[in-house]
Amino acid sequence: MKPVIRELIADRALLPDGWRSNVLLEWDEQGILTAVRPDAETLALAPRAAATVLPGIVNLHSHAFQRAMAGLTEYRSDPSDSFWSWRTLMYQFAGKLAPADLKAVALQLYIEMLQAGYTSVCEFHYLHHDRDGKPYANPTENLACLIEAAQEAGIGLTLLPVMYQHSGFGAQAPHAGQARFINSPQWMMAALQRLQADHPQHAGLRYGVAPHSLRAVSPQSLQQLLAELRQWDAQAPVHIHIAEQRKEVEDCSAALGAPPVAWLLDNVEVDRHWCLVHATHMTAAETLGMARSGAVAGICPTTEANLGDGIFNGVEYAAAHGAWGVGSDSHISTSLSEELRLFEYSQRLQHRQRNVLADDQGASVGSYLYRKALHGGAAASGRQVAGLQVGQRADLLVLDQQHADLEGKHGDQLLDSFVFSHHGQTPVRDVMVGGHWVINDRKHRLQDASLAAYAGSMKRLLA
Ligand code: NGQ
Ligand code: ZN
Repeated sequence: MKPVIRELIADRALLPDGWRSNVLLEWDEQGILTAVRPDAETLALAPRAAATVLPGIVNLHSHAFQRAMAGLTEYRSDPSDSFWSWRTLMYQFAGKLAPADLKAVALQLYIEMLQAGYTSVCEFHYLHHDRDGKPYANPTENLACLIEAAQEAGIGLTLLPVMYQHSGFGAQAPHAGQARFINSPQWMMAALQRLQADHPQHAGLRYGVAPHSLRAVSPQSLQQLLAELRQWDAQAPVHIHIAEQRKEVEDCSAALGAPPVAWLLDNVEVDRHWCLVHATHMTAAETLGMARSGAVAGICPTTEANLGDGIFNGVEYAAAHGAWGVGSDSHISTSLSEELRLFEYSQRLQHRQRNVLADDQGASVGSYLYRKALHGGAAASGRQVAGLQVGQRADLLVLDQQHADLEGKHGDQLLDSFVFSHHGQTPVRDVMVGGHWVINDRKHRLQDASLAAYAGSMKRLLA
């Protein structure tokens, strides 16, 4: 039998203190890094030498089923098309999915994420019940499909069952299109217990919760859910859609007396275990308050652009040292570099400047974006995925040094090129998650089977 090799040497790797050469990485059978040694001697038993190694990044916001809708809502149905008319189409599509479709779409999506350099995903999942709104015999049937898809793909998963009760502020009754989502704090806690019994948490799987938005949950059930969650797990991640649309900010102010971020900061204990997704519309005081809370801003640039949401307060939030990460949300794109690039470009367009998000004079924008997304994503995931250091997971990407975009580059030029220079296929060549190679030479071992199953689902869904 061949011995299991749990080490590799990288010619260069991005470590917490910057670029280092001849980095020896070792990990244990759980896939946790046990040694990260720069300037290592080449060993006799030469491990796989990987040219340029980056830490893998968390995709902190995903609604997996929406992958199957990408490209299907880009026609004008009304001169005032908006987020809200998109949502109507999305509900119609969501109404058609069976568990087998969800599984096929999620597996396809997770393979695509790995190929882009995401090594973990936070799944914000609200399709709980059958198509007519009746609970499944196993109430966590659809949630379990996502766990299976993540396991087969080999991507790390933070699974966030969504609590959803109302169609708008003031406990408005849900619409028919929301029947598959509706539940309660009791349902949520029972679901977490069932998930933990059927699929216990481990280094690659973590549970948290997602109250959908202040529109969809009442202050009372939010408080109840949080109290029960903290009894169950004091550190479990909590994600919420917060201030994506102007209309929801206005409705929130009318109903609760404050805009959503301010209301949340004043009424619940928001800390580093929180991820506020789409904190798009904030006052200066909210921006500062959110940055100080330690919460992670979940920024989803390609989806926010696609839905016409608006532009996140990036400059002020960065000046206040706020934590943030990126998510591909509706999966109109699953390119990590595109999310980072579009975040910076939205700031350039808004401020009519260049190199807006960076640490200092002379510092690389690509490096700033990559590191912030790494740390924010790790915090939002509630998992040990904060880069190449002992105690964190062996989640990493190997860049193709022969790719034209990387040719002749070194140090932070590699990150600037990864984020901003785009010509042809991705430079992400191989990907490791938890000590296992899941992408080899841009391929996943299940990609052909996954594509066939995905095609079958698409045929049924679009028939
Ligand atoms: C979602 N997506 O839950 O999928 C939402 C739309 C809503 C985004 N917010 C539904 N991007 O917010 O009501
Ligand atoms: Zn979302």
